[in-house]
Formats: sequence, C-alpha cells, structure tokens
Amino acid sequence: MEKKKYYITTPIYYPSGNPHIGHCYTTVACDTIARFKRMQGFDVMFLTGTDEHGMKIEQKAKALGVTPKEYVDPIVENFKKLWDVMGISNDRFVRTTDDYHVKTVQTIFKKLYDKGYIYKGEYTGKYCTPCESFWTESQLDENGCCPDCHRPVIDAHEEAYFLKISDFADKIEKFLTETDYLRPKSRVNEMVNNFIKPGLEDLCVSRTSFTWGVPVSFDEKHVVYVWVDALANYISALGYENDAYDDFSKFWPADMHMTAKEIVRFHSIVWIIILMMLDLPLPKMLYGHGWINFNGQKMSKSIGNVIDPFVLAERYGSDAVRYQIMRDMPYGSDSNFSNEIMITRINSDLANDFGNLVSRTVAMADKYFGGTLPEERDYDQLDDELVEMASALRETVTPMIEEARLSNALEEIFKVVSRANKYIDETEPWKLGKDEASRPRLASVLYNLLETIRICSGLLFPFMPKTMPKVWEQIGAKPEEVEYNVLGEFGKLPANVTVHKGEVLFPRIDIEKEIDELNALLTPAKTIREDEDLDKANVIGIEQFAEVKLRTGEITACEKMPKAKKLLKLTVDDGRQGRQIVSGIAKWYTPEELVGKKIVFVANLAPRKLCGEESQGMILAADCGNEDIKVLFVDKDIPNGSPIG
Ligand code: ME8
Repeated sequence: MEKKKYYITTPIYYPSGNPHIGHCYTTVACDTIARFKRMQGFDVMFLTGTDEHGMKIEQKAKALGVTPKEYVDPIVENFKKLWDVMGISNDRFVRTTDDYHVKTVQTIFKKLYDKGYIYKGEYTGKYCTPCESFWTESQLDENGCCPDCHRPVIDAHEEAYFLKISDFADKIEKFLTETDYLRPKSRVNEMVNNFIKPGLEDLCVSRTSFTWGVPVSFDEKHVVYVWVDALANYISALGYENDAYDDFSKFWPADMHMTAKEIVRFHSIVWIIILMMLDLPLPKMLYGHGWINFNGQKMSKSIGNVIDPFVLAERYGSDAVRYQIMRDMPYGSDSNFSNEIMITRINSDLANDFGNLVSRTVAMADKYFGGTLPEERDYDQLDDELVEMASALRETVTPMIEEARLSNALEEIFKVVSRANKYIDETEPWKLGKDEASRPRLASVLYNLLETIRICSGLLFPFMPKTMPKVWEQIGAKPEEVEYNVLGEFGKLPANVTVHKGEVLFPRIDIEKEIDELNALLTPAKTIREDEDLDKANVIGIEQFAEVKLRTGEITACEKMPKAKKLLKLTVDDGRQGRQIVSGIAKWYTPEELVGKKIVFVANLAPRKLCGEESQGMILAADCGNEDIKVLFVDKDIPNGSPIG
C-alpha cells in the first residue's frame, strides 16, 4: 500500500549572521514532528533552508568587500553544520540562490503579472532594512520605528510592481476564520484585527534600489521582493515550475508550516493569497510559535546576545539542548532562555528523573538477576496505576505532537516517568531483593519499570534521537519493540528480557561551576556586533556630519508618559528658550535619575510627535549590547547649549 504523505517546513533563515538558539527552536520542533510522523509510517518531506537575497545581505557583503554569495556561503555552511550537530533529519535544504528556485520565482512572478495580479506603480513609504519589511506610517511603533524590531526605518520612493492583495481581503478573512489553518487560534484575531480589518493594502513586490535578488524576468532592473522570493521556497523545493525535483504533486499542499509569530503575517496572508492567485491547493496548518527571549527580549543575533548553540550542544549534548528548548516553550507563548534555566532543566528532568529511572532499573535487574529477568511474576494492585498510565501515553501524546504542542507532550511523558520513580519508592525493590520468596514480585516490579521506560523512550525518540537508542540498548529492547505501533501496548518486552548496564545518559551538571565557565566563554569580545559591518558600508563625508548639530543641555524636568511605557518626556535647558525631548529610555532610567544631569542632544532634528507629545531633538545614548542602553552624560562645567564637533 502506498504510504501516506506528510510535508513539513521551517522558515528559510537569513544567513546574515550565524544561527542562534532561536533558529534551533523551530528547526528542532519540526524535526521532532517529522521524526514522529516517520515513526507513524508516513512518507515525510521535511524542508529547511536559507533565504539569501535582499538589501541587508548586499550591504554586509559590500562592507566586507566580497560578493553577496561569497558572504553567505560560509554562513549557510554553518547553518548546515548546526543542523547536523543538532541531529536534524531534514530531507531537503533549499537555498534561494539555487538556480531551480530562481526559475520558480521568476515563473510565479510572470504568471501573477499575466493574470493581472501584479501591476506597476510607485512605492512611497517606510522600509526596515534588517527585517526587509515595508511599513506604512501608521504601522510604525510609538518611536516611529519598525514595529517588529524597533530599529529606525528609512524612506523609500521608487518605481515598483505591486501585488493586488487588496482584492483578496474577504477571501483571506474567510479562510483564516473558517479553517483551522492558523494556530493557535488567538493569532487569527491578531491577523484579522491588525492587518485585514484596517484594510489590506497592495503589497510592493519588487525593488530597484538594490540588485541582490531574483531579477524580474520581463523587467530586469527590478528584483523580486525578498518575501515573495522566500515564500516560494515551499514549492520550488518540490519542483514546482522547475526541473530539479518532481515532488510537487506528491507532497503539496504542506501539512505544516512552522514559524515564529513575527512572520505569521506573511505566512497567513501573503502566502495564502499568492497560492489563491495561482489556483494552487492551500496548506493545512501554520503554527506560529512564540519567541525564545533573553533578558525579556527576543533573542537575535543582531542585538549581540548570542548564546552559541554549538557550545551548548558540545557541553551538554544536542539532545539535552533539544529537550530544554522544547520543554520550556509553552504552546503559542514565549519562553525565557538563560544558562541557569537550561542547566536546571537538564539536571531535574533528564539527569534526576529520566536518567536515574533508567540507571536504577537497569542496575537492579543486573544486581538481583544477573541482567536477565526470570519469567515468574507476582501481580500487586500497586502496579495498576503505572501500567494504565504507560499504556495510555501514546494516545495522549499523539495529537499533541501532531499539533506541535510539544511542551505538553513532554510534560505528559514526564508525568509517567515521575510515576515510575514513585513506583520504585512504593514497591521498595531493594527490600524485595533481600528475600528469596519475593523474587517473582521483584521481577514484576522491574519488568513494569522496563516496560514503562520502553514506552516513554519510544515516544521520546523524536525529541532526543541520539540518546533513546542508548536507552533501548540498556533495557534490552529490540527495534521492533519500540516501533510506534507497539508503544500503545504494555508487555511487549519478552518476559525474560536481558538488560545491559551502560553509560550515564545525562550527567548531572554542577551549576555554579558551569555558569562561571560559560560566562568566561561569553566575554563581550565574543559577542558579534553586526552594526560594525554596516558602518563601513555607510561611510559619510565630513560635510554630511557637519550638518548634524550636536549641543549640550541640562535635564531640568522629566516625567513618564501615561500612554507610552517606553518613553520619557524631558525638559532640557539648551542655553536658549529650552526644549522638550521625548526619548525611549524609560526602561533604563527613572525620571529622578535624570533630572539635573547634562546630556548631548541633536539640536537640528525636525520636530516630530511621539505618542501625542512633540519631541524637539534626540538625546545621545550608547547601545551597550545585551539590551543595555546608557545615556551619554557630560561634565557639569560645560555650559548648556555648547556646540559639539
Ligand atoms: O524571517 N525564538 O528569517 P530569520 C524563536 N528569512 N524562534 C526564533 C527566534 C527566537 N528568538 N529567532 C528566530 C526570516 N527564530 C525569513 C523567513 S520564510 C519564507 C522566510 C526562528 O532568519 C523563527 O522560526 O529572521 C522565526 O520565524 C525565524 O527564526 C526567523 O528567521
């Protein structure tokens, strides 16, 4: 019989900096589901890759004096290396610079143009270079910055092609509200209320201000907007409109797209509309997960707070890292990352609960029976609860894994692990071992434990694929005894099973010593500050610098702004009539700390309104990395209003 198909995708990542633990989350989560579906007997296609075009990459390459391709190649290799280290079982890896992908993008663009869904116009608006996203004025954050990454946006005016997504507002709303495509459901409201209801504006889908992209085949001075280019990977990698592969009819539509929440907009609105325009079947599920946060903010390479997944995998093993990131990410919400959280999780769940359960059980079978259980048994009512819980586990976790509720699934598995540890305390095998007459009872207890471990480890395999085969070796389970179809039944190991003592699965970590060592590894010198590359790319002449008028001033009053948590309203004595400056530094300073301090400000910045208050300038502050901002205070003796240059 032909196998059922399952197609799952991660986003394709920007190779603009090395992969971090946030990228690992989505890739590991998809890997877990892909492995689980393979266990269930599906023919799986698991796709990941890299999204290599765009202005940001072009600028970085220029700064380093290399071609964009030369810039991305080693980073793409690093992504591939990391996936290897993390035990990722992707079937395919797509690069948007691959010829077949370029061909697909060009063909899709032309098809949409021929169908009248793409037309030429003029783009004016705001563009966030790091996010490769266009925004309208009204979408910007309270500081007039990118609503996603909160960095400054630039003005953009150029001839451009537009995609008529406005025509599809009703259709897309109906699709999102009437199907279960977008999960969790709360994100549907977010999409409808924030993007569809306010009015879907046609999307600018080509650029002329840079060249590092897929050229529009019929108008080569334009390159295709990086998001249209990127989204097409999900079908180019199957061979849609190219000859590299022939899997489109086999695997499309996708069963699961997974991304973090910031790009749900593209995957739930733009991607679906493009597919509707192309008359292609629509994917079945999009799971928009939360972020791994670090110090309360989204972890990302460019804010210099990298925790190197290579280092973590080397120190604790990739399975431990996989486990922690999946266990601590609640469904649909954010999770916090710190070295303490990771080590505590490894020690408590993996070393103490699971590792101990395996090593105690195997050690007892070895000690009392020389490794091979005798066949006589002695049942006790005490066994019932454990047997029942272990037998039901597969049915409990299957829908959870299929819906990407991975933390919940792990929680359920570990409830059974804890129950088994409690069962050891209740049955006291060490007492049974002292009494010859209790041997059948002792054999029952150890068999029940081995069976529980068999079921738990079978279900943990997709989460921790390197360690579970070692568990099977220790408990004497043969491959056919840990297949999906026998994980719902108790009693599959032979009665006279033989165990083999083995290595400690998850060594306990001395948390204090480890944290010190990690801190030493993560000195600021090792954290990469990408902005420096951009400085070299954006050199200005002295005349340009001289246009910026910097002056000193004294903060004479300061207050919080009720409607904007991030902002403070400062009254500044500038040696003239005084001015009001609104600054986004409320996270780092209280008004009391600022009053009386002397600062440097940009004196000739055009005034603008921030959350209803006029800001007449900008004070200077240093970004110290790791989310730390420090205002530049100057000497008290410098008169207010002194020019700086
Ligand atoms: O957005 N927590 O690429 P990208 C959890 N090229 N997940 C995180 C994360 C974090 N702190 N940081 C990153 C792009 N991710 C586009 C995608 S797809 C057609 C094009 C993960 O390199 C998460 O999956 O910025 C997020 O959506 C993705 O990396 C963004 O990766």
